[in-house]
Amino acid sequence: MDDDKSGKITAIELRQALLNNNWSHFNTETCRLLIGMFDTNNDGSIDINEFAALWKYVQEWKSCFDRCVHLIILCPSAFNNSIFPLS
Ligand SMILES: [Ca+2]
Repeated sequence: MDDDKSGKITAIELRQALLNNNWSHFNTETCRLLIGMFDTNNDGSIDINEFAALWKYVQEWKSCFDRCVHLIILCPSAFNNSIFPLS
């Protein structure tokens, strides 16, 4: 992930490392936003401590996404009414 061995991760390096469920890379802007959210010392990159918080956040989002997909599979009719419309 740390391609230049700087000990820090840039948005470009983060994008190379993160994959969506369909094996596509994360959007570049999403990676920039993630860096901005967790770059607590404002140096424009993510060190190991900042990465721990970023990784926890990404894992929580993935877990939430997986639960929603599972719910849609188990109970698709719940998402076809006016409360949770899918379209
Ligand atoms: Ca930083």
